[in-house]
Amino acid sequence: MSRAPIRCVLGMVGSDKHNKGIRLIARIFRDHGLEVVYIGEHNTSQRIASVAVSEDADFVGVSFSNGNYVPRVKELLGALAEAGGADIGLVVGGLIHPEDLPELEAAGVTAVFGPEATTQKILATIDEKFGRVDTPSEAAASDLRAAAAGRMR
Ligand code: B12
Repeated sequence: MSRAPIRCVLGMVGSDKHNKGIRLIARIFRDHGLEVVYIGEHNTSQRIASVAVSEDADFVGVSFSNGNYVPRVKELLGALAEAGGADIGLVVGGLIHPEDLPELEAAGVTAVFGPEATTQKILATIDEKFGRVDTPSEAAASDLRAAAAGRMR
């Protein structure tokens, strides 16, 4: 059996220059086997949403350290829905205040990770939320087709 890799688009919205966190996360995700499309800083929500849909991403990951992230997050969720990506998850990291978590979750954010989140916790959550169901490899699928046709090799 083989497992299709989880795909994500990572980037920053607006003028926030604190990109160390998300760049580190991009490396950690790649080392963990995710397919990462890193689109850098200064994006609009619409651009992120459009890339996520065309890249067939499982989720979008964004990072905020400058505050004022709640309206940005809502705008991004709206842009995803408008672009036809309502089923694409949204993972938020950076300097997120605990008192904003209920509002972010109610808006539809899949997961939030602040500076206290360990790599282990982040990866476990990503695997749990976006891990795909095992699909048969081509050889196994061929065996299954042969078995179904009564000629198992
Ligand atoms: C380095 C730094 C800068 C650098 C950024 C360089 C860069 N390329 O990133 C520079 C000098 C550019 C900078 C500028 C400014 N900064 Co500054 N900066 C910092 C500092 C010291 C460290 C941030 C950092 O790199 N942390 C390390 C990374 C690895 O941690 P992280 O981003 O939190 O990421 C981790 C998690 O949050 C999580 N994560 C983050 N993103 C994501 C995304 C996903 C998808 C996932 C799963 C996880 C995840 O995983 C990461 C690993 O654990 C912090 C203070 C601090 N100690 O945090 C201030 C700080 C963030 N800066 C601050 C401020 C005010 C500014 C300026 C406004 C200062 C000014 N007056 O010019 C400007 C803003 C510029 C702008 N337009 O954005 C404030 C923000 C205050 C706030 N939010 O309320 C802070 C908190 C300092 C302070 N105590 O006041 N800054």
